Amino acid sequence: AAAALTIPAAVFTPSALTNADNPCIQTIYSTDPAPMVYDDTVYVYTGRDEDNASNYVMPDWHCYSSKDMQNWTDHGTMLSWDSFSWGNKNTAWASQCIERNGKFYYYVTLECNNGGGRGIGVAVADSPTGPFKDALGKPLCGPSWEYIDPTVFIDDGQAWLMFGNPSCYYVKLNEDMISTSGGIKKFDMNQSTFGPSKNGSSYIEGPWFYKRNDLYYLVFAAFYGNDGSESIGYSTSSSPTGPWKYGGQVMKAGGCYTNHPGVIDFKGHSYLFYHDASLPGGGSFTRSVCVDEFNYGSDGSIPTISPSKT
Ligand code: FUB
Repeated sequence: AAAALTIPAAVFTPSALTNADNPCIQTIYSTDPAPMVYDDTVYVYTGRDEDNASNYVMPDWHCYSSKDMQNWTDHGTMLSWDSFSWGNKNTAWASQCIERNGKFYYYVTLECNNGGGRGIGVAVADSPTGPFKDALGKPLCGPSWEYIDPTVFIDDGQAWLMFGNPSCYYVKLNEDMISTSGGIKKFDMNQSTFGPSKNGSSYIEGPWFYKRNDLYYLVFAAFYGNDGSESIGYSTSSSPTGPWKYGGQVMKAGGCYTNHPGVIDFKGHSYLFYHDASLPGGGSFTRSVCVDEFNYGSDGSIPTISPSKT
């Protein structure tokens, strides 16, 4: 696992530092990691849980970077809920950033202040660390209570945006990255596409979409059977629009009520980012971003990864 940021002594005692490679962010409670590899650097975009929260109290989004997965730089706050005129206070849920033609497009989840549901917003910057500005003054997708957790990927020039709880939706992005075409569609959600469950499929939320060696992957937060909290599962396909084939469990339940995957290859190694409750005072509403390395199987399969800390 990657080494930690330096923890201010006033916040955590030295004993908390020993054996503390994870969580990789230890200066705030951090959530919903979205790694991006750009210019020989890993940028990790995260949400933030407020200290002592007893519900999801999420004011802003942050960014950290590393060139070696050991030493991390804190770039501070990228956006807040009130960077979006249409957003409700402290509803800054999961996000993902991507580069296209030298600009950085940051897709976020935010509850709409018109009461109609949540929306996927998009902010744009000239640098991976901002300053970002809301591109539209309204949601790109939504409002709908199901529209959360955007994941974005550019496949041979065609950008795709996927999102959703409890179903996974997909839509084509135009080259401007701030408009869509063809309408929002829903994947076929069943046990063979997204895993075993008493109802529908095990997919819940937090999709992470990417392509590796000509195989498309959708990694997602999942519920299996009677687990009381979210696991991570994955499916693969030969096309971005499916049909998806369920691949297996990536991480077992147990860290905190939610989990949220972000997968990258960087300098010849593969990494799963996720969140758990492993900082002092941690819990389901005071989460922490972690990362562990893993190896794909020769057939492209993802193994079940044991959190190094949780
Ligand atoms: O962090 C708020 C929400 O909880 C996210 O949008 C979901 O993925 C889950 O992690």
